Amino acid sequence: MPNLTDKTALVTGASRGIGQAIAERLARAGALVAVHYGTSAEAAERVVAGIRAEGGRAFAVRAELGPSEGVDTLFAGLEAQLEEHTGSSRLDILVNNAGLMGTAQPEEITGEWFDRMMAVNAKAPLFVIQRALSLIPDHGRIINISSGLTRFAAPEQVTYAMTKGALEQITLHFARHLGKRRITVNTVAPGSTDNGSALFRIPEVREAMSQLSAFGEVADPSAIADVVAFLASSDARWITGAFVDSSGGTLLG
Ligand code: NAP
Ligand code: 2V4
Repeated sequence: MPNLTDKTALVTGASRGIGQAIAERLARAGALVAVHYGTSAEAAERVVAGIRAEGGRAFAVRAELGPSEGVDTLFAGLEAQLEEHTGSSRLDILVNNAGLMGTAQPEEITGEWFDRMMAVNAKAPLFVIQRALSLIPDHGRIINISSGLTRFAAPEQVTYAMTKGALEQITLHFARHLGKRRITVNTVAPGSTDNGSALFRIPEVREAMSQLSAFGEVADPSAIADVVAFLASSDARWITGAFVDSSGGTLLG
């Protein structure tokens, strides 16, 4: 079990799904976790309450990512609450998890939808990282949640995959940029992961998604969270700029 005692972490999009599991996992390892959400205040507060009930430390922070001012809102709330809890605004671990998913056949993609997907999935993480840099100490961690879909063709996913491809470029270039400070920057790429959506309760859909993985199952979010917790730990100090395939062998072909 990685030890993250005395560390602070921000997990974007932690009100449910993979982000919730990451927040819970980091808190269980001892970190004080900022549970970010966009609109689901009650869900985020439930995540915070669950972490506290287990003896962990967490607080919720709201910001709609996409519009430029979202980053200001996020850091105003984050810094104030970090100060309140720790007396400092130091942020050791940043997990860029919040993301929009969605499909559109190539013939049906609209400019408006494309811009929104790019704004939330790629532009927001770039500016969140830029803003976090003054808060992240040497030996800090940045983890970007991408998708296995950047590694195989699925035409209706082209927009989503483009946004994740852009996110992966952030990993590559910031890993070099921050290396001297021993801040690691890595990509975690899940495959189909049961995020609680109704989709995963349709037996035929679940079975079809399961068969894509070498293990014959869709992932539980906790499996992704364990990978993130490892990358956040000191054991992963020599891994930077990596693409960590966390798709349960979906990409093996
Ligand atoms: P999810 O269940 O849909 O949850 C998304 C989270 O992101 C929610 O907490 C949501 O908060 C937040 N969010 C979304 N748009 C936002 C915005 N504009 N501003 C602020 N917050 C926003 O997602 P998930 O399935 O757990 O996926 C998490 C990440 O893993 C995503 O980046 C996704 O691309 C990636 N991923 C997922 C899968 C999968 O199969 N599930 C596979 C590969 C990669 P609010 O509801 O409060 O807005
Ligand atoms: O199939 C995916 C997949 C999925 C889905 O399961 C549907 C969902 C949860 O609405 C959105 C979604 C996002 C993804 O990034 C993936 C995904 O990465 C994936 C899937 C199937 C096989 C390999 C994958 O990398």
